[in-house]
Amino acid sequence: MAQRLIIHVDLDYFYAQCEENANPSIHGKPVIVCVYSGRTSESGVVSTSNYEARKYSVKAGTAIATAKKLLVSTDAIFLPMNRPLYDSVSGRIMNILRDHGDFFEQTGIDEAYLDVSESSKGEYDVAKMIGSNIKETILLQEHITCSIGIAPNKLLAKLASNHVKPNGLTVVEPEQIHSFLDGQEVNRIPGVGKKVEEKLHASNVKTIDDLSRLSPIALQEMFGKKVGTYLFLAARGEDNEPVQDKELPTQMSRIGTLKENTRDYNVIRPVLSELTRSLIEKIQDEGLNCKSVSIIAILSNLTIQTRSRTLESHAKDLRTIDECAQQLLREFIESSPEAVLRRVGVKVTGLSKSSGQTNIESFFSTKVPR
Ligand code: TTP
Ligand code: CA
Repeated sequence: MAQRLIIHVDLDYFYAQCEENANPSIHGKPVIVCVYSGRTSESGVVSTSNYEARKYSVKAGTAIATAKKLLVSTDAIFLPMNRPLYDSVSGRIMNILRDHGDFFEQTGIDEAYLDVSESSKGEYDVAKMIGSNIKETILLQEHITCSIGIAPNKLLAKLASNHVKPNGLTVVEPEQIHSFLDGQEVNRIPGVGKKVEEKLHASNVKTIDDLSRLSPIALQEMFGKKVGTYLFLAARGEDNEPVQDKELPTQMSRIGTLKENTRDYNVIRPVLSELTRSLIEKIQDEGLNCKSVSIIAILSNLTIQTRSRTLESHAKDLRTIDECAQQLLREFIESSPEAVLRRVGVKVTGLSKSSGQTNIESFFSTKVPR
C-alpha cells in the first residue's frame, strides 16, 4: 500500500482577503474585519486582519479601540463582518478542493484536509504537484491565496501549512519529521491552548523537543490518559486520524433471500458468508474500514431483527468481519428459538477511510524518548 500522504489547506487572512477581492480599492491598505458589539462605535474585537495590519500587531482578538490606536497613522480600513460573502467564497473553494483529493474533510470555513495517498501513489513529488495545482486553481478562480502543508498525517500537514504563511507550501517528509518539530513551540500543536501551555511551561517544557523528553506516564499524570497520550504521540509527529469524508456513506449492507425458510445455522451461514465477502470487497474497493458489524434477519413472518457488535478496532479484512457476522448469527439463532429466517443480511457501520492503526500500548514500553 502506498504511504499516507495528507494535504492541509488553510486560506490566508480569509475574511479580510474576501473583503479585498470584493473591493479592490482597499488592496495594499491595512484591512480589519470587526465584530462590533454595538455598544459604542468602537466596542468589539477584530475577527481577522490582513498582513499589512498584522505588521502593527493588529490580529484576531485585538480590541477594536486598541486596533484603531495602533493603526492611527495609517489609512486602515475597518469593516463589519459579511458572513454570507465568506460562506459563498468558502463553498466554491471547498468544491475545488474536493476535486483534488481521494478523500476530503472540511474542518473550518477556511481549512480542509485532503488524503492524496492513492492519487499521488505515495510520491511526495506528485503530492507537491497536486498542492501547487490547488494553489493555482484557487488563485485563478477565486483570487484567494492559501497556505498548504503536505505530510504523512493530518497533524503534521496542519503544522506544515502553518509553517510558511501567507502563500506557503511546506512539505514534511518522514525523515524530516524530527527536525521539523524540534524547535517549534508546544502551542503549535493543535489543541494545545493556554491552560496546557501554562502547565507545560511550569515544567520547563517550551518546545516540542522538550515535550518529547517527557514519558507517557508523566504526561498522563499531568493531563489525564487521553490528552497525555495525544501529547506523547504529537511530540513524535504520530497521528493516524483518517481524513473523514463527510459525504461518505456511514454504512453499507448486503441482503439475500434464502432458498427456503430455515433456522438451520449450517444452511444460513454460507449465504451470509457470501454476502459478507461481497460487502468486504466493496468497502476495500472504496478504501474504507468499519467499526461495527450487524446481521439482519428477516423472519418468515416478515419481522426484521438485527444483532450488532462493535469491533475492537476498525477492520476491513474478510476474516474478522466474517467471523463476527457468523458469531452474531449463531447467537441470534440460539437466543431466538421461534425464529425462522426468510432472508439474511450483513451490515457494516462506522465506515471511515482506512489508515494504519497505532498500537498506543507500544509507546508505553518506550524507555528512551524518540
Ligand atoms: P484563521 O485561519 O485562524 O485566520 P485567517 O485566515 O484570518 O489568517 P491566516 O492567514 O493566519 O490563516 O481563521 C479563519 C477565519 O476565521 C478568519 O479569516 C476570521 C475567522 N476568525 C474569527 O472570526 N475569529 C478568530 O478569533 C479567528 C482566529 C478567526
Ligand atoms: Ca486561514
